[in-house]
Amino acid sequence: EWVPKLPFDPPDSITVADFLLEEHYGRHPLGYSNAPFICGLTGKSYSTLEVKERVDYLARGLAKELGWEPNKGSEWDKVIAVFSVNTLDTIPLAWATHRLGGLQSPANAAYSAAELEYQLKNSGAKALFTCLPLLSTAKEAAKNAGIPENRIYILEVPKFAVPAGVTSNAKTVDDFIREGAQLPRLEPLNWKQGDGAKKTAFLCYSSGTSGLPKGVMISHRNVIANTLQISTFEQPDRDRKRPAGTQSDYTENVLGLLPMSHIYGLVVVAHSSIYRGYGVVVLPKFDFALMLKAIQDNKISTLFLVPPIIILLTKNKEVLSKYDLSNVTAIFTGAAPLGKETAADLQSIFPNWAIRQGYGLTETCTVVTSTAADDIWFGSSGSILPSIECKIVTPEGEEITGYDQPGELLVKSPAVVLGYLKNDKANKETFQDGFMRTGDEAVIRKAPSGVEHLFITDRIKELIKVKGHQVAPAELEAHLLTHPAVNDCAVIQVPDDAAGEVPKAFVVKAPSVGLEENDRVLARSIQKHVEEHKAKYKWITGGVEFINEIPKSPSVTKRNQKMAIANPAEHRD
Ligand code: 4UU
Repeated sequence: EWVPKLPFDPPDSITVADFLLEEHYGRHPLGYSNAPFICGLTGKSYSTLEVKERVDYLARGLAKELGWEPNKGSEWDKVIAVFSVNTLDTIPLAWATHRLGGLQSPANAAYSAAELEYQLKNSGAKALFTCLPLLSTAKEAAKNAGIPENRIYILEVPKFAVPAGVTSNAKTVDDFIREGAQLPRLEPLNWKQGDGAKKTAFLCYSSGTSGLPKGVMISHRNVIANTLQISTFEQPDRDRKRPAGTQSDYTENVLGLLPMSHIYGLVVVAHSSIYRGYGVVVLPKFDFALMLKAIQDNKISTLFLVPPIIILLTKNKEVLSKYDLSNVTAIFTGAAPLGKETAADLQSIFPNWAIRQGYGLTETCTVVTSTAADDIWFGSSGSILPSIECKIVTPEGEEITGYDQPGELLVKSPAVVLGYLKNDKANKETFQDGFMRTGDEAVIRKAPSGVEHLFITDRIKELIKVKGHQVAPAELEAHLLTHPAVNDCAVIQVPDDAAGEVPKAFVVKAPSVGLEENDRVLARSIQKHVEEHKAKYKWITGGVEFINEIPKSPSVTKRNQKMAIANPAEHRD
């Protein structure tokens, strides 16, 4: 009962692009929506045919510009980084890159130049697509990473989203498409059976259970597998929604607000919705009023959200009443825990909405469990998707089989990724005997319906989730040590009403720091050191606290050390 089967094995000789664009691979190839991608700000949209054509021409244009051929070299010779807010072309660009036998490495649009530089170097990116609002950061990062300026290209965003005075004569996606339309067809990709399971389609970044952000190698088959797992899991709901007495399928518009640089936006919001034939209403970035207007104007029925946005919904009832949100039937939340109270608050405002939670990771190429539309239990992350196996283990690795007993969750699935790029140590620790170690603590509980539900009860690993974004304590600690007043430090998470959790730093002052030095001034200087170099969601808004030493002992885990710092009274031994 814990290993339901997929209707068929995820194909392993085709690209994600072929899977979604070629009719014979799916039941809903690019779907029933006449507009798979719709701009939530301007209403501009692409039809299915236009998407296919744009992908094809874009691939031809890129092939000429970059001198790439579909069957020459590996995907690692053809890495295109993307540093942009969501645009109508973000996903078509990925598919065009795949058509060339290349891969896309999407970077968080909030990154500083230094953070982007790290990813450009680590991924071996040969070209960079950005958008005008982020152009100056992109240029600085590319320069430091050795990517020539004529390898920076532009993804278009609506004009009014571009800051005044920012222009560029770099080539745009539309330029490539115009050129590509005049170029000969590309030769077909000559992939053999198994290539789709070996080749990386997306290189996303995650710090996993510890350390710095690492490139996560997501294969074509991984994305196809999760797309099929989601669509199979959702089929009963789809059948329920199908107009009574007809065989005709139905379509809907979904909210494409979450960043397509993160696995949730990339696979769940974009790929799985497109596969199911839905229209993705693309929004470049979060703005509460614009989001509500886009939901209203596009009659959106499903909202993909993260807990902080749900909290905003519950706290701004007066604003909500100004918009017609009557087409909404369901919301999904994931990427961080949603409190039961918040779910109940939202339900009291919108009694008809199905409030559904999904649980997943970059390393599982997204969804592991999800609450079914007709089996909702607040606090639960839902039941397991088809062809996934879950195991809960003790710290010693022994399997726990009973209900309600917490342990670390391990996941086996055709969507579990190939591993981390160039990092044997992390691969050995994380991927064992076909299972992925999630670093999350979970329990299984049985619902009155008899269905087994997964509850995430704690995070064992070294990871802070700020508004659903990953913040790696190790990255902040390494950066703090470059501040002259910091001799040693430890970064932990503290709860935050709006963001869920935020980083807090414990700092041991350097001997050079004079006794007369004011702690508040020093703390502020340390915070500023982070603010100048790191994305906003990584800022130490949980405060800086000075201590005499960071307890260190080889016998305790780093997490326990940190708990000892945070709650010294409970951990004195
Ligand atoms: C408590 O955040 C993600 C993936 C999010 C996702 C997955 C399935 C969203 C919707 C969906 O349907 O990936 P990462 O790699 O950024 O972060 C993974 C970590 C997990 O290990 C866990 O600690 O994010 C946390 N997390 C959650 N925690 C993810 N989803 C949940 C959740 N409850 N529902």
